[in-house]
Amino acid sequence: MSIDRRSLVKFAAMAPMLGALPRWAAAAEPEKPDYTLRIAGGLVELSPQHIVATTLYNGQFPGPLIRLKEGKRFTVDVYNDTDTPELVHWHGQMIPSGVDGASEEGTPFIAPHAMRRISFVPKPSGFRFYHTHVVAGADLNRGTYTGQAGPVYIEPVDNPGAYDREVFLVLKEFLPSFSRGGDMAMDMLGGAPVRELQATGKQADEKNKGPKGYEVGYELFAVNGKMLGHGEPIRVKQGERVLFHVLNASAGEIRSLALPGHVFKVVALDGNPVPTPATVPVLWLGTAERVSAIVEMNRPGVWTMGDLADDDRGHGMGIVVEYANARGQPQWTKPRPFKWDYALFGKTGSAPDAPDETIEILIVKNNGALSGFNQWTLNGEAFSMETMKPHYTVREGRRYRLKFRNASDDIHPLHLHRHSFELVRVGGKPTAGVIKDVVMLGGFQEVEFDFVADNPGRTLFHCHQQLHMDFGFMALFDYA
Ligand SMILES: [Cu+2]
Repeated sequence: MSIDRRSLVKFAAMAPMLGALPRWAAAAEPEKPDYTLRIAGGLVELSPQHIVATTLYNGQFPGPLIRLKEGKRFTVDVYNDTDTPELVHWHGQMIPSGVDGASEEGTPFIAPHAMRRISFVPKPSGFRFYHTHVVAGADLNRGTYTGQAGPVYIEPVDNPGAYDREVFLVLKEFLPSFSRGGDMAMDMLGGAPVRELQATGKQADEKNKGPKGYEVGYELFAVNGKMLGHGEPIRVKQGERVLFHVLNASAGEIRSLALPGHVFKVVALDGNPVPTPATVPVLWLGTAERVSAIVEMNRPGVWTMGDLADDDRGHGMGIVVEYANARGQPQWTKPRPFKWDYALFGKTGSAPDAPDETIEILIVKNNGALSGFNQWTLNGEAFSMETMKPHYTVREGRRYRLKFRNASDDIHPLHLHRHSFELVRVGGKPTAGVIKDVVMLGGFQEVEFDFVADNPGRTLFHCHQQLHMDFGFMALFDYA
């Protein structure tokens, strides 16, 4: 064997490295992870009278706030101490399919009583979250009906926030049960129903007569795992600018949040800065949506920050905001009527880039078609794990416009994995510059958004209502 000069140089370069490796290196313990998450049953003390048993991350609700640095690799060891396979989904991040946390994309399950090490480079910066991504079906002790959710904050390389401090609020319901029909708030989204979609919905209803399909309702409501009045109040000082990061970690509810006497300046949606930071009296969040908003504390007192629905607030959906030196019972007044409109936060006088391709998807509900559960179809097809359909092939670098047409009266928080999208038209209104990963589609309405196929790998699309995604409302996008 002859050794040429080049190989000699290579060997010479390697030698110090080889020499530096201790003999025991091969048998050494694996490097310590940045975080450890443990999935296990536990108790959440919502109030002294209401202690619920559910599945949690690290024995707490919400799961620990995970702070990451954009672009800096992160490793987490996830232990599954339960008797069923689990998945942790890193919602809103542009990471590979193998770690994203959806089995439909090819992420491996974390087997019962096993550990899986997950490692990826976090991006983009902003407010994200993590949650389980297993199918719950008819089991209300599985999936997002449990307490498996926690906030993630990815620090940008530079931090431009003009605020005094940050407060994370995780909204969540407990003790779910099924009923026929529900009471979802419907009138807070702008836009009018489309007649043709109402007609399509009516046709579907005529095919599937009978009692209404099952919906999920909840007994108890909490902010950061405490019912209104039972947690520590948010203590503020006059003149302070507080940046609230609000996450709706519900399995399927749409939530509102108001703070009487105060307004919210929305600076980011789903963790992405908005082109126009508009001021609003109420925040509305579909399942899995996040809103980051600054509140200037300029009305001293003790206030209830809570949901507009009296019943939900009465059962815990709120938190007390208390000014320094203020005394008395928390005050609540209903804010003036207000329609939630994503276009408020958009760029004015500009339109999104033209798409390379448009995909139209019609959403239909087959009332009670699956043993009493509603079945959801996209262009006539309910998602099946066997066929992995509906299935769309995309090409890297192309810009896709998805146009969803909702022939049902439900609001659907639509979610695309592993990509962000730009809103193009919501409730009949054009917009631009609003970047999200979940968007609420109103009953009998349409929504259009664009995404650039820039993260190769299988990509799941679904309604973020657990009950809808488990019964057909999913599709797979794959790269050619
Ligand atoms: Cu839905």
